[in-house]
Amino acid sequence: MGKIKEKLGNIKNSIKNFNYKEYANTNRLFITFIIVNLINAMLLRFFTVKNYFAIKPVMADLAIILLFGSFVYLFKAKKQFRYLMVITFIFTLICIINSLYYTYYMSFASFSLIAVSLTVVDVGDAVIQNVLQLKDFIFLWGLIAMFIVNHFLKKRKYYDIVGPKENRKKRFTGTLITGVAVYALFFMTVTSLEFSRLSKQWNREFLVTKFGVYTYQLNDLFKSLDAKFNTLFGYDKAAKEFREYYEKNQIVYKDNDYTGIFKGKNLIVIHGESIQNTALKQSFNGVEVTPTLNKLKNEGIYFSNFYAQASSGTSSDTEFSFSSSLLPVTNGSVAVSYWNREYETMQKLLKSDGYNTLSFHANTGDFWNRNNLHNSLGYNTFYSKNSFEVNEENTMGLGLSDKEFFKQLTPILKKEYDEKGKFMATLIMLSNHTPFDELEKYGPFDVDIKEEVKTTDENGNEVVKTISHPYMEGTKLGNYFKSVHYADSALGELFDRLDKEGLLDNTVVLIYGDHDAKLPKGDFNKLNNYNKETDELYSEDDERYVDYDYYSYELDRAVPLIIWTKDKQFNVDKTTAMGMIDVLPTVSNMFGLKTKYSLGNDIMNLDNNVVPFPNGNWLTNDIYYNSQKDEYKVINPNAVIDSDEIDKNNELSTEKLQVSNDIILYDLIKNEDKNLKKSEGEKK
Ligand code: GP9
Ligand code: MN
Repeated sequence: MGKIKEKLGNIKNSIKNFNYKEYANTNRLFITFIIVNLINAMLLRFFTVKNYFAIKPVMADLAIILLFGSFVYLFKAKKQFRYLMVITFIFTLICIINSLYYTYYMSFASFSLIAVSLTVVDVGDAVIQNVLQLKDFIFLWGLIAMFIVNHFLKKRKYYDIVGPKENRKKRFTGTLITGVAVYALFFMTVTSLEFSRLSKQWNREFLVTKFGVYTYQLNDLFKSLDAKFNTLFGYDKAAKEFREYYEKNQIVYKDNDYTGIFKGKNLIVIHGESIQNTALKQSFNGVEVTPTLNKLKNEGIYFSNFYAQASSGTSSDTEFSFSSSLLPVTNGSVAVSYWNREYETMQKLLKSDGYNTLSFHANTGDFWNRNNLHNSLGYNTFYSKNSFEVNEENTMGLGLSDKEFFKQLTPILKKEYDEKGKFMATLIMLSNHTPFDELEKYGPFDVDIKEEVKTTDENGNEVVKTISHPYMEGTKLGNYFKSVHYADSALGELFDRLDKEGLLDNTVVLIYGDHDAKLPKGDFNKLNNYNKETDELYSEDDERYVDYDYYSYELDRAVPLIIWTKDKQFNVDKTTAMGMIDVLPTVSNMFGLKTKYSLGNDIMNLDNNVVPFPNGNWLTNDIYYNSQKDEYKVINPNAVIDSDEIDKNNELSTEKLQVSNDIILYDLIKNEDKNLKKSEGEKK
């Protein structure tokens, strides 16, 4: 006890007697190192989560910089530059990679995602045009600054003077202790919610906002290594939680008007790349952006409050959640890292009912590791790029144009049907993919506002002239509408072709938008607040002004889900909040099949539902809950909001994310099936 007191007294004295001037004069390079890396971390937050001046992440960043930097004093003065450059290089790389990654995914990079990120690099043009920006290179200023400072210090013989004076051991311990102290001080301010999210690591935006990028990345490194080891440890806990979840949330089947209505019919699933509901609602000068989809949604069953629950695995996450009723994995992607687990899927269920299961996609089979993923999901055959004739004329964006894709796949599908009978076929569209810049190939579609005005000509006669207000012309969202218009027209052609071949006669068509199009919020603001008189936006005090906030944007990320058959007019608009994980239980019921592990619900039995998103947010018919901020927006003005209900929904969402993740990581469906108390799912 006495010794500790003495030590503390010593520390107190050294702080009191600390000669700041001398420290500054003899640690110029180290101080530059701190400033450079601190500013870079702030810049990254400025470009991404925007809270660059918040004190907490700055403290955390500073602590990490000091801790890593302290080891420089184990080197002689002349060698210190090299060490600090290596650390600065690593920190700079972290900033550049995260800045790039955020542009594409609106999230932060993870070591466990290296394989996924490399897949993204294949997106080629999309990355160069959409992702790589000048701001990503700004972070390099730090390395240059370090070089320049070192150059001048060397010129002034700084190291010759400082070197002999330096008590390196003392400086090392002093800096290390300061780093630990700053970190300890920082952790004293961390709330239990923040701690819990740090331990889960999936709420990455939140973590960088609260903990700074360096702590985030370090934690991610541990977690990613952990992911490699965690199948060795933690299995029992995961398996126990898995059993408890399914005992508590037994799947109780309730027949409804839709039970078995499609039994024995073919199923065509259309994976609508980046199609979001915004497009279906929009028309310009009386022309709909998506006339085909609008017709299908009016005739079929339209799920108008439907959301993809994709994470950084984008398209592949949706394919996975659609098929398995599980949520995407919290770190990495199932397609890349966990495709070889056993999942209960729509494909397998249909296969066991005698279906031939097929998938079609005109990109290479290794994109998103689909060669493996599709096999594992239960497709008999995957027709990928080499099954199609792709040439310069028929490509658009990432590859074969959707019109050509549909044209070439129809005879293959027909042959499969003729030879093998009833089928489930998934057609993965490609053309409507960011950056939506193939304007000439999309064909004409105006996104301006045309207006007829009466005026007089030079002879004084009244004439009607059409004038155009630019509106969405020249914006990314405007280009997106042109692109979706093309995709919609490709769908129209597909339906004609299928019909001609008799492939619609005994078939159910299901179309979903695979995720939102990641368009700028500012463009949506313009869509809602455009003043054609001035070609500017309504000001906030204008009565026509729409406050387009974070929640408006999140809600606009809804995508279409339509179930359609040629012979029946359903004319149903199902408005219950719904996510991709609800598709399997809903659709399997329609095909007279039952699931055992689905985390979603048969939506036809529900008037309200909780839709968990991979970032921890969730949605019901009444509210959108923002887990980052622990706040929500009321969507239904008549709803009675009850805080117990919110806690319950929070718990359920977290539980689903956790159980889903554990199933994926620990292969629990394969390993624990025998140990699961047989639930209602097996009863009739
Ligand atoms: C690539 C296509 C697009 O084959 O599915 O994938 P995304 O970039 O949307 O994940
Ligand atoms: Mn996609």
